[in-house]
Amino acid sequence: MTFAPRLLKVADDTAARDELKTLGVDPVGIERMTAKMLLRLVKIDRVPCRAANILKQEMLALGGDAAVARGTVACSLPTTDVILIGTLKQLEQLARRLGVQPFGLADLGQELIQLLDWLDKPATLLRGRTVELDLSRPRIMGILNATPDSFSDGGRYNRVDAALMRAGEMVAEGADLIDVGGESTRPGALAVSVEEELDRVIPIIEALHAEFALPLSIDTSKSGVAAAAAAAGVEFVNDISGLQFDAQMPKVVATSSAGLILMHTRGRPETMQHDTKYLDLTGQVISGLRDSLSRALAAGVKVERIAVDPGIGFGKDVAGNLELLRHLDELHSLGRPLLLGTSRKSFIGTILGEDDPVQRLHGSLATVALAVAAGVRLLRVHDVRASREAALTAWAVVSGQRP
Ligand code: HH2
Repeated sequence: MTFAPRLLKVADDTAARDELKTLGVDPVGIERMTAKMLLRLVKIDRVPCRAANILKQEMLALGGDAAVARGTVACSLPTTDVILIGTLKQLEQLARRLGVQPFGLADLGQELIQLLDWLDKPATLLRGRTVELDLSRPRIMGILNATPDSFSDGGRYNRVDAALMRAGEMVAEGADLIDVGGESTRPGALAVSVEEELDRVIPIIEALHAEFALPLSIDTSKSGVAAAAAAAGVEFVNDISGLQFDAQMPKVVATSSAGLILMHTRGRPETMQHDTKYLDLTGQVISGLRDSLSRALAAGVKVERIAVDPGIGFGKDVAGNLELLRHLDELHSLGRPLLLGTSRKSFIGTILGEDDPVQRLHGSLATVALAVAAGVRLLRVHDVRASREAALTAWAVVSGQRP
């Protein structure tokens, strides 16, 4: 006799419930078992050894486990990174049990509850200055560079009439918002002055705002440009420095009530590719974005106005970009909507041996589909129609819904 056991994949709570329902499980059983069907791995950095030992004991008692560095039991190390290994149910139980524990573990319990909630229910709303973006499905941010030197579209749309025409094309192709930039941030690009950047973007933003109803964002890391752009009608500030380059930026964004995209970078575009080594790339990107998020919140930017972006190509080499793309889901640990910009970037050119950015569409679309599967809901792209179709198809597969 053969039973032919087979692998079952359940991606989330809904999928787990559906499987149990199909099996004919009692409703009480469905409640009990759903959270047992979802495996969760949670990494915590630099946990004091006494606390790590308690985590290990508690997880073992709950039928899970916690990986710690050798030497932790005897406390021969001051701290250890910890990987909690368990089902959603076990981790929820752990979080509750930590409430009575010493060494800061009660706080960890609260953080765990928050994290598990974010992972299960990623944010689906992003507010701008006056608009709300519904991110229950993917949205497309069309790129409009009013620069002479951007790596893909430089010099093409830096006059108002050309910019209006390009924006019109992107609207017709289904863009949900348009990102206007006045300074190239490609590797090695030199910074331009505030005056120069204002001259490039403000007339274009005014014209776009007068002509089109869709929301605009300004791609800048300068507070003076952000303030003028918000006054001219943009809804979002897209800061590739994640509030690192201009000390006035957090206040300016808070005062303008604009939405804020915080991107991770290490170093300025001019020199950011000189050092692309990280000890723990994804961990460092998440912790850099966490710092940016704290800075924004401290200045008074409302949390529902903030999205985050790992910054593909910014201080990362090809292997690093690919690693980040493999680990995109981990960015849900920040509890904010995810934006991604891979469009036509050089790592795709390296993979495919393609020097011309315009010829990198198919590679770009592969990253769009994978990003959507990982829960990214804002895609910053040059090729609006193709990206939108790839994103919506990928979304239909992973969500079972149709736009
Ligand atoms: N990439 C670029 C510029 N701005 N903003 C966000 N949030 N994410 C990105 O990945 C990102 C960005 C670089 O691309 P591009 O604007 O096309 O080129 P250039 O910097 O040469 O103008």
